[in-house]
Amino acid sequence: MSEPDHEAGLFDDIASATAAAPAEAADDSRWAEPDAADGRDPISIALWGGVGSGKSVFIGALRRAIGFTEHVGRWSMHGLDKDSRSYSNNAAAGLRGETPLPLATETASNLSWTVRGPLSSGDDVQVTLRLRDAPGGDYRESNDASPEATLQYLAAADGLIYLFDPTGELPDPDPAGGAGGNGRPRAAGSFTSTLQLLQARVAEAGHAGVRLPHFLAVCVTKLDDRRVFAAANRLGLIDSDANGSPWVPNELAKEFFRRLCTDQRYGNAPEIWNDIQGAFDPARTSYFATSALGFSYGPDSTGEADPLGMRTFPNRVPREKLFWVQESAQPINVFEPLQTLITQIAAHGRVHGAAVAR
Ligand SMILES: Nc1nc2c(ncn2[C@@H]2O[C@H](COP(=O)(O)OP(=O)(O)OP(=O)(O)O)[C@@H](O)[C@H]2O)c(=O)[nH]1
Ligand SMILES: [Mg+2]
Repeated sequence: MSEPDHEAGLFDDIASATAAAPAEAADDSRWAEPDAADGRDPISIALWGGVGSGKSVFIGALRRAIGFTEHVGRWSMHGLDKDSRSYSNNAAAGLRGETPLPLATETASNLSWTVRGPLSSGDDVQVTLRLRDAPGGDYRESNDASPEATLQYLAAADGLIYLFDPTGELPDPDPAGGAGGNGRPRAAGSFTSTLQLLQARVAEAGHAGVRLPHFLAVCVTKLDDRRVFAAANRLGLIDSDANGSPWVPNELAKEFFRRLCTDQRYGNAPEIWNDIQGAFDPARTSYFATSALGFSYGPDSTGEADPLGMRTFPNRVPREKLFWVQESAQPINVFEPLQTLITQIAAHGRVHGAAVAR
């Protein structure tokens, strides 16, 4: 597959080609850029995920993901400020294998882009998208409240992208090939504690409904990781996408997530499944199996054979104490969750109005 041509050379103000995300000057919940060009408040989509769940790589892969599938090929995304453009460009270098993949985030970055694309009605939508790349520790279970700025960002968002990294739950820690089994907090604890804080915050702001008003995209991450892929394969959920690459079709992604949470063979996080069913409106919740890095199709023959007869490999390799992509990343289902949320929010209108202070 060829590289998407929108990716290279769009911006000439790359401060440096390091893979690390740019640090924010101060940990402040406000974004520096002006509001949306049409005068309305920007649509705010919040990314939520535990330590090492893949938040930074996911955000970094968003622009690259446009163009890898036909139905998102007409969307565009450009950074509204220098930090956001640098972030995308630095991430792109890592996803092409020119620099290492990002290190753990230490300081939150508040990023903003203009995103444009077609709705199913045929009309184009343009939104200002705000994403905060916070350290995963902000969502960690602890006696302390989640850092205020990150909690406020979640509460005030119209849509949430929740990244569920099953490698922390799946057995078989593989130091060479995977990110799990390394003692990071279990996804379940951090999810539940953050959810409770979020529910309390939204209720304090005057929301009376039983369920949270947010639109939610649940994303199982790191499908290319051999443990995640093996689980999907054994559950019979792998099919071939429009490009002939393996994926979990979106209509099966909810079942994949359910099994990863509740099936003892794959994980032990039934609270996450139950909490999501109870806390969010099912009509506003969508599910995806994603990989920000996509698969590697190496010459080696040790990969997990899938029903399509292909042998695929995790696209992340350790080198010189850092992680790199094995092959230029071909993100799977990374832009689609964002597209779904934008489309839903454009159709239904903003979810908060003045109920939650911005
Ligand atoms: N195999 C594979 N590894 C991934 C993928 N996305 C991220 N990773 C790896 O998972 C680890 C964590 O990714 P990050 O994007 O830094 O995760 P994060 O949620 O931002 O982590 P914190 O900033 O520490 O909270 C890194 O080693 C990434 O290279 C993916 O799609 N596939
Ligand atoms: Mg990060």
